[in-house]
Amino acid sequence: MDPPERLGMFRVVCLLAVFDAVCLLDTGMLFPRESSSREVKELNGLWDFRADQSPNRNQGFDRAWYKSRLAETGPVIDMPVPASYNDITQDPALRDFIGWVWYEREVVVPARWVADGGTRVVLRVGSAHYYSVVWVNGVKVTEHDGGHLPFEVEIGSLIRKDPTVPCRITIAVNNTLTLETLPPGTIQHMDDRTKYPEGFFVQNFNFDFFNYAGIHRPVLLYTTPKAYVDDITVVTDFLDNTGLVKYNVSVQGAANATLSVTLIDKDGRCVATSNGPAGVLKVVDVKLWWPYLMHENPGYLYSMEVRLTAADGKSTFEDVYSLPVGIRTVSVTSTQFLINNKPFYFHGVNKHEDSDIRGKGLDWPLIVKDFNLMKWLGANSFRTSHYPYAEEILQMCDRHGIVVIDECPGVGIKDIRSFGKASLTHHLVVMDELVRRDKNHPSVVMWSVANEPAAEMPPAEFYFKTLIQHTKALDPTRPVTYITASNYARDKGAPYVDVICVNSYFSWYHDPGHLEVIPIQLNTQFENWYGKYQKPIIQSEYGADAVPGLHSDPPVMFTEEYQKVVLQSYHNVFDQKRKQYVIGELIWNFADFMTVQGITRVVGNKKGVFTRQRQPKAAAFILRERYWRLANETGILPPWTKYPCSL
Ligand code: BDP
Repeated sequence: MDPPERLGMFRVVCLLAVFDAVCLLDTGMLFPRESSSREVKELNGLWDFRADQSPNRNQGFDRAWYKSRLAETGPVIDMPVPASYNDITQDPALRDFIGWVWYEREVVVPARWVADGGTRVVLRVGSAHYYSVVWVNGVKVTEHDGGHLPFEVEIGSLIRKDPTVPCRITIAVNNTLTLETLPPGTIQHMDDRTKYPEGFFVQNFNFDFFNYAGIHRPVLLYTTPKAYVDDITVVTDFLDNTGLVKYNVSVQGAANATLSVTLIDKDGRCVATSNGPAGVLKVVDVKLWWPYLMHENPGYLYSMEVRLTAADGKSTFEDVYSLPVGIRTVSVTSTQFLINNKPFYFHGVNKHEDSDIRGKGLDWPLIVKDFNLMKWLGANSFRTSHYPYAEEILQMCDRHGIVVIDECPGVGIKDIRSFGKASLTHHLVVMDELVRRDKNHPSVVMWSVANEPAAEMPPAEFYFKTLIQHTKALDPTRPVTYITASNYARDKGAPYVDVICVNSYFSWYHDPGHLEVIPIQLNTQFENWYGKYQKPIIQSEYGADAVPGLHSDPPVMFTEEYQKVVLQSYHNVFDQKRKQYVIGELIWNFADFMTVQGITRVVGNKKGVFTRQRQPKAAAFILRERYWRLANETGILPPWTKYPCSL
């Protein structure tokens, strides 16, 4: 059975019951949390590291580097985890490295974990870019295809084999992109010896950010009892004052388990209880989850405590997992995006996981700084351009009420060969992994399956129809979109999306220097898309590069003034159209970010309203004034948050 037929079958199942699995994956991917039954041991810090510089990059496998300590195979260097490896040293060959790199770390596992055969010990990698293979004490335990999403494996039996040896974890990571990876890319070998040295090759791709690589998110060990809560799905709703939390819990390791579910409010009061693997919790006088600036108490979270008890004859097991739950609804009409039945206008940003030195590595000071800047701007939302961000970031969004369009790494799908069966099959699995990971975040209100694919190519129709229908079957509660930059009349996927998301760069990539064309071209853009599809529209990208400190009046390209005027000209049109069917505007980009080197990039992309070091350009102040004004018009702000009183 080929994937589309198989998906069709799953879809029917799903429409009948919201919680029935349509996902092709057979286990959950709950965020590792400590509880009375679960311990977490972070393995962040310094790992031994070695890039395989051999001509075919395969020496590590040929000589089985995983069998002994990495330092015994050759020279190793210190490498921080989490971080991209590219900008850590002064070596250009490592910055631009393509191929396998090897990480290794020895871990002392608590004796109790080893002694207790009733404990599962799980090794989890938050994300590694792009392809990973993992060994424990020289034994291969798992591999994973794709960056930006977590993977894990149970390693209890391996560490119990010989409790006297430390647990040696080896992770090989390969950043090579092919026509079938997500994002796709190609390797080009240059064989002309009059121009290039022996063995010269480059990685080509069609996206505009540096292909940072390495172990980007935390690596950790966590425990669960042998019988454990494997996955939880919640879908929320409300009727008048009563909140509804429909839940489904899947259990592993026990044929018969008893489950009790308790919903606890922020003050620690139990507000609803239930038993069994599926049910509905009813919350009287519900406190809904609201976006930032839409309500005086945004981001309200309950805690859903799931308690499992099971016995296997010899022992009894108890597992406890607490999931934050925000109660809210999302829906779309032909002109509006509704959260809790109230119109929501996206005034937000596009971001990247990107910063000096650590590249795409998770960094708490940066995350908190970015949230402070978004709140300073008055941004109520962002899109995870162009790949899933760390779960830790989504948890911040849940708590602060920042609304998220959650995008998968389907960026740069331009080559017709990347619309084939293998690519689609992989893309479907990535959506499974993304929805499995992020389905319970109240902040996530829409899935984006791709950014600017070649949507006019004939195979795009089948590809996006399948992908969008599959994603809707996985999660019937959220709208699905992809981000388009193609011609409205020839876009093959647009009939299948719930919301049209359009990127455009008038007076930049087209008619450079001609700011006066923006009003007419933007107006035409909106009228065309709405006229053909009658779906609400988000301006999902717009902007202009500005090198901080470059000034010119009248404005010229790359100055702060030019960036300002581009924004203002777009805003004038948004203000007319948001009264009709435009439901949001997301600036490209929140901050400057690194790209490959090229003649259109000056040490990276400079379309940020903040610099890469998070200092504001003039455009940031324009945006700030606008976003607070919009919040005052569209939100329900308490007096103390009203701009400019809060400044
Ligand atoms: C858009 C892409 C984005 C780029 C941006 C730009 O979606 O990734 O960075 O253009 O060129 O088309 O700045």
